[in-house]
Amino acid sequence: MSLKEQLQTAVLDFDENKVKSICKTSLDNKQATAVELLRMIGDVMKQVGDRFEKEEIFLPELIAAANTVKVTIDELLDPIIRESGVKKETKGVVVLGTVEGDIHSIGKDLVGSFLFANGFEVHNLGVDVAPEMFLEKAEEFGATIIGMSALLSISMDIQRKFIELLKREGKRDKFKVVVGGAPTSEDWAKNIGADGWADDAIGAVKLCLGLVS
Ligand code: B12
Repeated sequence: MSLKEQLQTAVLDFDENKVKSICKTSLDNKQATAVELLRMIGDVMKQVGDRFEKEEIFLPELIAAANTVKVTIDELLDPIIRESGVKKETKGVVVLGTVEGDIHSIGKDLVGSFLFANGFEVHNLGVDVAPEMFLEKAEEFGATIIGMSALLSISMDIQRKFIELLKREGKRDKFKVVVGGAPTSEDWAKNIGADGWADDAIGAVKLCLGLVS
């Protein structure tokens, strides 16, 4: 069984300890890096999402799978990635959050970890973040880029509202705004006047590097 298959089995068994031990062993054996493991976990969660959509698993299982993954990311992988990024020169300051009314965090956290690993200073505001809070924190931290994640069709409109808020306040040129999340698209980003869109964490890094270069 490949490493990714082992992870998928452990996630679908909701076996938090197994997920952690697989990751720990492969890190110790130098079989995979923390960044590679994060990518695999992202892929596994996408597969879990597909199974949910096909009604092969249901909401309680989805929550269990999400929690299993989150603990491993928070306690094992993210600290390693943060440590490796400590000495890197800051490429730019990113304020990142999931928009108001939306509590999906996994994809946004992956984006944050990848940006951090690639030299950005990342301020993760968490989930259910109101437009006013994005602006307040962006000003407080001196953000170059504001990243907004939305996983619900009804919450993605907050991305548009935020850009309108920036315009109303005369601050649209002060920040680059990048958006993402499953229901969003390149067209959506263009329509709302965002500075960019990416469909995964690797794309988000390329996008943000492009915006600061
Ligand atoms: C896990 C999950 C949950 C977990 C979230 C746990 C957590 N801590 O995050 C739980 C169980 C709590 C949950 C709850 C709900 N969920 Co849910 N959930 C999912 C699921 C299965 C996977 C999401 C995920 O983690 N994907 C894996 C990550 C790695 O991918 P990602 O999030 O897309 O992120 C990547 C990219 O989008 C991009 N990206 C993400 N953010 C950003 C930001 C920027 C700036 C950039 C550049 C890129 C970027 O990079 C990421 C990394 O590669 C999706 C199904 C799916 N296929 O997406 C449904 C889904 C998003 N959920 C859905 C729904 C309806 C709900 C609930 C309303 C269910 C309910 N009836 O209560 C609630 C919402 C509550 C709320 N107010 O938010 C729907 C949304 C439908 C829609 N279009 O509106 C989906 C699509 C499932 C479905 N088909 O019905 N959910």
